Amino acid sequence: MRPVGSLSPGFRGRARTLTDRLPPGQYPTESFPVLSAGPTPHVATDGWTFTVTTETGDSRTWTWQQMMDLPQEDIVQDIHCVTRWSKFDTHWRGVSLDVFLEDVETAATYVKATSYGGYTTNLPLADLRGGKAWIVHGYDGFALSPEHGGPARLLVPHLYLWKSAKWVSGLRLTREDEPGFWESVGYHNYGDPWREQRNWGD
Ligand SMILES: Nc1nc2c(c(=O)[nH]1)N[C@H]1C(S)=C(S)[C@@H](COP(=O)(O)O)O[C@H]1N2
Ligand SMILES: [Mo]
Repeated sequence: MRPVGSLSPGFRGRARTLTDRLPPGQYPTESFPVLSAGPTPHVATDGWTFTVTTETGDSRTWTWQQMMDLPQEDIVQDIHCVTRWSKFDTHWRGVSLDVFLEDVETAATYVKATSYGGYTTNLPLADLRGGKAWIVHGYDGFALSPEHGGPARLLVPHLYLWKSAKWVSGLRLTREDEPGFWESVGYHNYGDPWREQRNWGD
């Protein structure tokens, strides 16, 4: 198996191979397929907002400019779609969810992510914290294209990509877990690619 990256002289560990990075049942692809359940909503950045609402109804909203004024990160991650393609080392730019959630007081443990166009997906709040999830607006050095979720999408690369809501409009923090769009029609509630959690019951 071809090692990924180069090894420095004196490297003692085992080379990290493509198969180490490929979850079960996946194949690597160089292309970037578009998977959308409906038409692409065209959302202008000057009308764009991102709102976090807690279980008590408190909310905080960021405009596009306010989001762009937050600390930005360049993110390199492997992504995995439940339709079995994986893409290594995708480059994104955006803001950590830790930044948005920093001052939010909540006892909620679940989140429903909402999108312009009506898509939703649910996940545990803990999965959005700890440097594991972002609101991204850049891809490969350019503004994120509308078909891939621009102007901004959620990126949660440790879960199957359906959890990474495109055209994200907000997060609703809840005490009870409620299935989102795909979860309510049979996709797994959590969606860990390494445990191959594709469908309910996996
Ligand atoms: N708003 C919204 N987000 C979405 C979807 C969607 O249909 N609508 N599809 C999901 C699914 S099933 C996948 S695999 C990824 C696909 O992202 P891509 O089109 O950028 O590859 O987006 C996810 N986020
Ligand atoms: Mo998907």
